[in-house]
Amino acid sequence: MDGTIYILGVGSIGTFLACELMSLPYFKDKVVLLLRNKERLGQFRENGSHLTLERVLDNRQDLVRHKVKATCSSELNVDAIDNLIVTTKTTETETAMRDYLPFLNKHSNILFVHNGFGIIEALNKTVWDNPYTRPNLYQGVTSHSVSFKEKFWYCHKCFGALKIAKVPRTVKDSSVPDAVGPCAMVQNLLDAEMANGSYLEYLNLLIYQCQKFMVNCCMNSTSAILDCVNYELSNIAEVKLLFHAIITECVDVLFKSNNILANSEKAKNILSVPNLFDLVLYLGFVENARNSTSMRLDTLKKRETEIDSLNGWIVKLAKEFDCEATVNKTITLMVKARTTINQRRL
Ligand SMILES: NC(=O)c1ccc[n+]([C@@H]2O[C@H](COP(=O)([O-])OP(=O)(O)OC[C@H]3O[C@@H](n4cnc5c(N)ncnc54)[C@H](OP(=O)(O)O)[C@@H]3O)[C@@H](O)[C@H]2O)c1
Ligand SMILES: *[C@@H]1O[C@H](CO)[C@@H](O)[C@H](O)[C@H]1NC(C)=O
Ligand SMILES: *[C@@H]1O[C@H](CO)[C@@H](O)[C@H](O)[C@H]1NC(C)=O
Ligand SMILES: *[C@@H]1O[C@H](CO)[C@@H](O)[C@H](O)[C@H]1NC(C)=O
Ligand SMILES: *[C@@H]1O[C@H](CO)[C@@H](O)[C@H](O)[C@H]1NC(C)=O
Ligand SMILES: *[C@@H]1O[C@H](CO)[C@@H](O)[C@H](O)[C@H]1NC(C)=O
Ligand SMILES: CC(=O)N[C@H]1CO[C@H](CO)[C@@H](O)[C@@H]1O
Repeated sequence: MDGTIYILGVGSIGTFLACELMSLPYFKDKVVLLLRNKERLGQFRENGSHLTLERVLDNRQDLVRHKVKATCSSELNVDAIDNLIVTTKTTETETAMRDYLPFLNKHSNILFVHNGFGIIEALNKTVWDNPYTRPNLYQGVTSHSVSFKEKFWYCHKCFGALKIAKVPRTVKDSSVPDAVGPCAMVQNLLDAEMANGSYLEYLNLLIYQCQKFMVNCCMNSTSAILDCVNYELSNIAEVKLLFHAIITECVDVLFKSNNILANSEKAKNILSVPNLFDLVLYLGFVENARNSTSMRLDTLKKRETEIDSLNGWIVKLAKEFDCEATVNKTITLMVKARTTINQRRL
């Protein structure tokens, strides 16, 4: 083990995390980017192998620029990947991971930083179904906001938090003996000042993820379908009814599908329908009133959305339990229709 940290998904969040790690003196040469293909790698090298992170916080502008090593799957020449950070979009992750699966073993540490559910759950069911031999998996959730400026240049626009937990290894509800603390890669990320990271127990991360998930299931999809800025949805009786229906259905399906949640009184309390409803209204219409969700922006830019890992994921989960998540199915179909309508418009 040489401590190399590979980053798959060198977009907004990937660039941000790469630059934060490289700001730690002992990491200068330890970060390696896994770019999409040879062509992308060529473009990166033409640009002097530089990644740039621009920070516009508190009216102060900073430029962080690092020269970073990079490769792609066809040029990767190692026996194993010991440390991997995955920051592709949820929809792209399965394809992006495929080439790297042979390099991952039970000593590998993998941190997924995603919004939405389903990735770890799917891998846990398919390629990593043996809890004794699968890699160490960490889930990260972040509220930082980072956006694209130009090739290999991103802007850190809004300071937030990065929460990380280790995914427990379980077989039929009982856990397999395992270290619970952070691996060196995760510990280093927690040490990076601008990442504002913290390490949580998995249950607590799961609760936080569910809260964020519920806000996104209501706000992102509805604002995308109706094409409006967040506050425009406030104080409309029909929107409240819709949010209530979305939350009720999501809570029902999440608790049916997840034993860790179902067995926790704390989770049942925090993730009750009235609590979540109040949280959505607060985060949507008070704290982020003037903002627009990234899903709406995706549809406006004629890009595919991540709806399949939000309301769409609930639909898929419900099927596994032989129920039908009608509300979420409708929402998912309408977001997809909205994307197609915008794509057809000139
Ligand atoms: N951006 C934010 O502010 C923010 C905040 C909180 C959470 N998140 C979450 O973080 C996750 C990542 O979002 P993001 O905004 O960082 O997305 P992004 O900017 O689109 O970055 C994703 C990157 O993945 C790369 N990629 C896609 N397929 C690949 C493949 N097969 N092989 C190698 N690389 C591949 C893309 O490469 P190319 O450049 O070659 O296309 C792209 O640069 C999402 O789940 C998002 O919801 C984002
Ligand atoms: C290439 O990198 C330099 C920094 O070294 C940057 O100023 C420039 O904008 C980049 N150009 C492109 C096309 O990405
Ligand atoms: C992984 O799968 C096992 C059953 O095979 C399940 O008990 C466990 O909760 C799953 N873990 C996650 C994080 O989904
Ligand atoms: C930094 O992280 C802490 C712990 O997660 C969080 O309470 C705080 O709100 C974060 N700071 C910002 C500006 O989000
Ligand atoms: C939300 O809007 C505020 C005020 O317009 C802005 O300062 C902030 O950067 C926006 N946040 C995001 C995540 O875009
Ligand atoms: C929902 O919108 C928020 C705010 O723009 C964004 O941070 C998040 O990534 C979006 N989630 C999805 C799955 O589109
Ligand atoms: C699985 C689930 O929660 N299904 C719900 C789908 O929506 C209808 C109407 O809101 C509910 O009656 C179902 O229980």
